Amino acid sequence: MAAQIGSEMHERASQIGLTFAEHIAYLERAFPDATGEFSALMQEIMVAGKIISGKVRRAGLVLEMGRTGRVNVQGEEVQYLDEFSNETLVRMTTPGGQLCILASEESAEPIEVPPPYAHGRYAMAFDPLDGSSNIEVNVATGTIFSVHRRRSVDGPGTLQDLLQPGRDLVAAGYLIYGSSTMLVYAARQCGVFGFTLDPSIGEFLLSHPNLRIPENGGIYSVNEGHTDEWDDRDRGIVRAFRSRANPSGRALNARYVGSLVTDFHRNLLQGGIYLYPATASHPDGKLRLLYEAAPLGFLCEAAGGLATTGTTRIAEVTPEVLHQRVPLFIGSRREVAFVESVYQNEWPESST
Ligand code: AHM
Ligand code: MG
Repeated sequence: MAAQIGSEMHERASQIGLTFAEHIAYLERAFPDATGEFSALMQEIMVAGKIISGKVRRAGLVLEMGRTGRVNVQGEEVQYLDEFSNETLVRMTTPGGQLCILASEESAEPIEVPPPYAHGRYAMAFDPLDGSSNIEVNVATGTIFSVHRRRSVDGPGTLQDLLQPGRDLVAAGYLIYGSSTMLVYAARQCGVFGFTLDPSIGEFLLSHPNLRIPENGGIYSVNEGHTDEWDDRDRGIVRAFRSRANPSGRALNARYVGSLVTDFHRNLLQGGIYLYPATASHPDGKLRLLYEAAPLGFLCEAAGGLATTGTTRIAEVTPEVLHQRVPLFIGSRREVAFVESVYQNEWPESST
């Protein structure tokens, strides 16, 4: 990502306690050519996040957390709250005229902007409720989104507007429905900002301006239940993190929630690496490029971290299909660089 804008407006946009609307208004003024469309889209995503947050928080009260009985394009059971979150995002972001096409984890095909709404200059991909299998056990979930500028000229958007590499993202971020609800996003040249929902006033307030991930992480996050499904190299990497044979010279702490947003968010704040290597069941990796790996990779790099498939920077992977999967290693620079070095066959003697 290019260097951050260094204007007075950026400084004003970074004051703790600003509402999301105030923050976005300041940032918009740092870009004289801004039309307001991007700001409007971000506000719509923010409102969708508030609505989803409200619903997720009531999941245990109303019998809304049951399964719908249907299976999505990924072969996963669709939960009621997956559907609700999906519909809420589409409903909140299509009338405003900023989007030309959308993609969702819950939808096999691209989602068109329905008439009579106008087609705008952006294409958005999202995972409406990441980690939704955790809802029934009251574990944090999230929403991930990514925004590209369209490539087609006008009218309805096309698949090609969505199939763009992460390096061309305009913005990306996530909402996390945890002990607090937070909105964390990165926009080109602006850095990473985290907002916490104050339930007493129903507003997201800036709590984490200009977020930076610690360069050295003390946590590794991976589903070690899949150990037998990894290849030797990935097994060796994880072994190195839990022994001293990694650049820190000590064993890292293991933390794995099983919600990507939640595991990533903790590592962003505390420093660490999240790993989801290829497995025998998912030879291309489990996580989806467009609405999981690429947006979090963009945000992580904007915060000073790294994201790779092992061999390729996530931002450089050009999607060929909508629901493409990739192996993912993401987080603090030192730990991800170590994974990259192992993939480049620079495996330290002592670790084998
Ligand atoms: P989802 O988007 O359907 O919830 O699936 C993605 C989830 C990630 O949130 C999580 O990190 C991963 O899948 C967990 O997979 P596993 O159960 O194999 O560890
Ligand atoms: Mg997901």
